[in-house]
Amino acid sequence: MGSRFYSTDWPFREYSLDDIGFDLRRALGLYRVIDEEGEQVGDFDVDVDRLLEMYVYMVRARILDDWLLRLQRVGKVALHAPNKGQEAVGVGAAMALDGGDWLFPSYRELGAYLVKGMSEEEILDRAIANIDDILRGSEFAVYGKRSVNLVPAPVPVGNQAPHAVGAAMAAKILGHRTVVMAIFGDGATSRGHFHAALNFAGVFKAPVVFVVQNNQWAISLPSRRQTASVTFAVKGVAYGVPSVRVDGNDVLAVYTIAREAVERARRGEGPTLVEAVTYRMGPHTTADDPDKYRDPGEVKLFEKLDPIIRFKKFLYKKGFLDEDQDRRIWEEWSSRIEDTVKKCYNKPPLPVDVILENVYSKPTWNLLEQYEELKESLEIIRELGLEVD
Ligand SMILES: Cc1ncc(C[n+]2csc(CCOP(=O)(O)OP(=O)(O)O)c2C)c(N)n1
Ligand SMILES: [Mg+2]
Repeated sequence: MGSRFYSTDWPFREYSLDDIGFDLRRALGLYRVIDEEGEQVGDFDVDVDRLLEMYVYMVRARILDDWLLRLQRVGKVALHAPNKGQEAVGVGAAMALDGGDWLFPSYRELGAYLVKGMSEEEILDRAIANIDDILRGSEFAVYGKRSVNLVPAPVPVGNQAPHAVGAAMAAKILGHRTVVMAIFGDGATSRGHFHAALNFAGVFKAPVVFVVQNNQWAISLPSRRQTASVTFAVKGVAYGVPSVRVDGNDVLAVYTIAREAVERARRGEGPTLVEAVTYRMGPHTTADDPDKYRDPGEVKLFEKLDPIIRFKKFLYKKGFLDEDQDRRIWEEWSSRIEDTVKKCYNKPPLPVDVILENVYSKPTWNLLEQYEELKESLEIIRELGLEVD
């Protein structure tokens, strides 16, 4: 007997093997515009001003990330999830959106928050939970701003995937031309939420873009233990969602594919999944010590792939930026952000009764009892002169 014969010839077949082959190649490959040496290896359609804008957003995200880490270490910020090494994903993806589009990000996308229109001052107010915190002391390490359609990340990883599909379906039903983007980590793909979101979006052609930020780790779990699939992008193909794996340390690759996906969604052609392959250079959060579970040599390897350095090399080679201008960009933003840190650091904290806000329309008796106890404890601390801000 010869080998088994598989036919695709069946009356209800609605796909072509050629189409699936094309989708699979994009989901298994790695799309790039710039190589490690900063050489252009793919096409892009972005003018010089916008290229420099992208670069500046990445620089701002790096400087701010560094400050948030330091502020956590001196006890001014409760928790921070470092972004270092992943700036190209947030910046490239968010820049693909238009002003009125919605973003449902994760907790590790400072660049995306900046692009979407949350300023360094608003991010720092939030992280410090001072009087100007626009989320009024709610969950730490998440950022959002209603007026720019930036939705705070949910703490359960991946919940933003179905939330984004819901928002996209609402936009579609209302006849708005709004596109919704969700960004979440490799770890989130193991949750049912991810699969339900992809399935629903695929069937109903929701105008949504899913960005899986594959930074190789979910706290201490490496991505090879997260899934037995060869890539994360290939999962999308099974749901009928065109999926593309891109080099997440190449901001132009992320932008180009995300922009294609946003335009596709706006034309009513449905969802796209983008897997951005990157690397988490720092700890998971400030409450984590990665030396306990990962080889520091691995980080050294990825330092060479730093997305900011790669983009800088590209801009130099093209003659869009020189060393002098680059130094000025870093100096200007370092000093502006330092001033903002000082300003936010010295603002008064939120009042303690903020804990009663946004929980129940009328606080319950036990919440009020706890609030009275808290006030008494704070009074004792004040009397003892142990006040902390
Ligand atoms: C449903 C759920 N399970 C577990 C956690 C604890 N947790 C917080 S972040 C995280 C890892 C997430 O990894 P990934 O999705 O890859 O995102 P990354 O932190 O790498 O950006 C886990 C397991 C959680 N917040 N929610
Ligand atoms: Mg991860």
